[in-house]
Amino acid sequence: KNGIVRPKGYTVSFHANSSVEKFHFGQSHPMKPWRLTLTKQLVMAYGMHTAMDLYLTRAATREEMAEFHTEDYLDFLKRVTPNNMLLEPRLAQYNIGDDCPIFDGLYDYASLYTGASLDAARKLCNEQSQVAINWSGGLHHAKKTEASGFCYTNDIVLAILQLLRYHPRVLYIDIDVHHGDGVEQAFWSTDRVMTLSFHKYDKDNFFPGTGPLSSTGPENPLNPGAHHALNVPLHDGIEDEDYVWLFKQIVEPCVGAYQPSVIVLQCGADSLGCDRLGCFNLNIRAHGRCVDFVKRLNLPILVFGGGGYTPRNVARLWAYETSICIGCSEQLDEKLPAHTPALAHFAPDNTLFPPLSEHGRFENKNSRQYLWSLVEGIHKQLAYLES
Ligand code: ZLM
Ligand code: CA
Ligand code: ZN
Repeated sequence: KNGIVRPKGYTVSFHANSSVEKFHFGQSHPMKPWRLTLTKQLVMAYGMHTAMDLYLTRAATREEMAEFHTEDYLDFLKRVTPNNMLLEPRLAQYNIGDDCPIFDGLYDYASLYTGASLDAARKLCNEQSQVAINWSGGLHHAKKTEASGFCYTNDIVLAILQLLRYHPRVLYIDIDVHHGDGVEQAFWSTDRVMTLSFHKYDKDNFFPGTGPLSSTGPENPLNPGAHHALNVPLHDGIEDEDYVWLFKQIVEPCVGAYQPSVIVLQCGADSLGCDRLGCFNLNIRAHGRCVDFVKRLNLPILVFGGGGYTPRNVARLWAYETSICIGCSEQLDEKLPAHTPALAHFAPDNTLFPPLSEHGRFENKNSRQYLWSLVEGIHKQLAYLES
């Protein structure tokens, strides 16, 4: 099908630069930037590019990245290469290792995905779009002075800092299977950003080991950030209906209590079933229903990628979520277009919605009672905001 109709008076902008897709973290590293090539191929094959404003993004400048990161750390990222890294005394200090390796073009990679997130944020600030998408962004673990969990610069933090110039309150929602620790930490002491992460939580056995229900901001009630960090810690195997129910039960009252003027949504695809690193049983439609729920709140939204380690499913998910942002998901044929360039990656089913939990890869360890206790715990936190 070609030529999706563009809804009037409503603009979705898509921010990308195919240069990011060409970087390699190294053999067998789970992070594969070429998943973005697959994603864009599906978006184009469905003809969605005609329904959005497409922007070729630029690299973030050093000054822009220094709004959050230290000069020392940025200097390091800029100078280090696979050839000189053994002479570098501070690899450990910056948390370089198997998770965050030094590869060719590292600084260009980080500044490109960050530039795309900043461009997207600015489109919302000047009201040129209602939804701005950067699938190469969403790298929620990076800290002020160190890399972490495949993330080098924190494009989300930098984008939110841009939004805060125009918006009084930003709600950050993170549905990556990992805890959004870097974003939470950056805005720990402010009431101008509320962070809400859904994730697998197991203190000792699942990265990064933070984000229990009890972690809600600074303990001192006089600190403005108190009660503005929210965490939804889950066990293995959560299924579609439970996850979507939980998401709505929690996001709706967050929006009601906090009254954000803009939402930033990190759509990590590693919360899908069959992900190489994940442990949930979500299908593509269920993940998409969370995005759809946020879209229907009618606030400006910044949409980012994040994790996602089974590239064919990452591409399916983010193409589908692009259609949800446009509002054309009903028009997509679930059979992938025959002219999709890398159709072989989606064989043998060639569909947008292969079953990802059919064989129950992970036993669901989240009882109904446990899910209710999470909802109740979050509602209790929100009650502090009303007073
Ligand atoms: N070892 N190679 C999610 C970030 C998750 C920390 C255990 C490294 C891996 C993983 C790297 C090829 C987001 C940890 C892991 C091995 C200490 C994690 C390189 C396999 C490989 O084969 C691998 C040599 C590598 C890394 C697995 N790392 C799986 N899980 C996590 C980080 C990022 O999705 O949230 C956002 C983009 N790290 O569990 C170790 C404790 C390092
Ligand atoms: Ca998360
Ligand atoms: Zn993740």
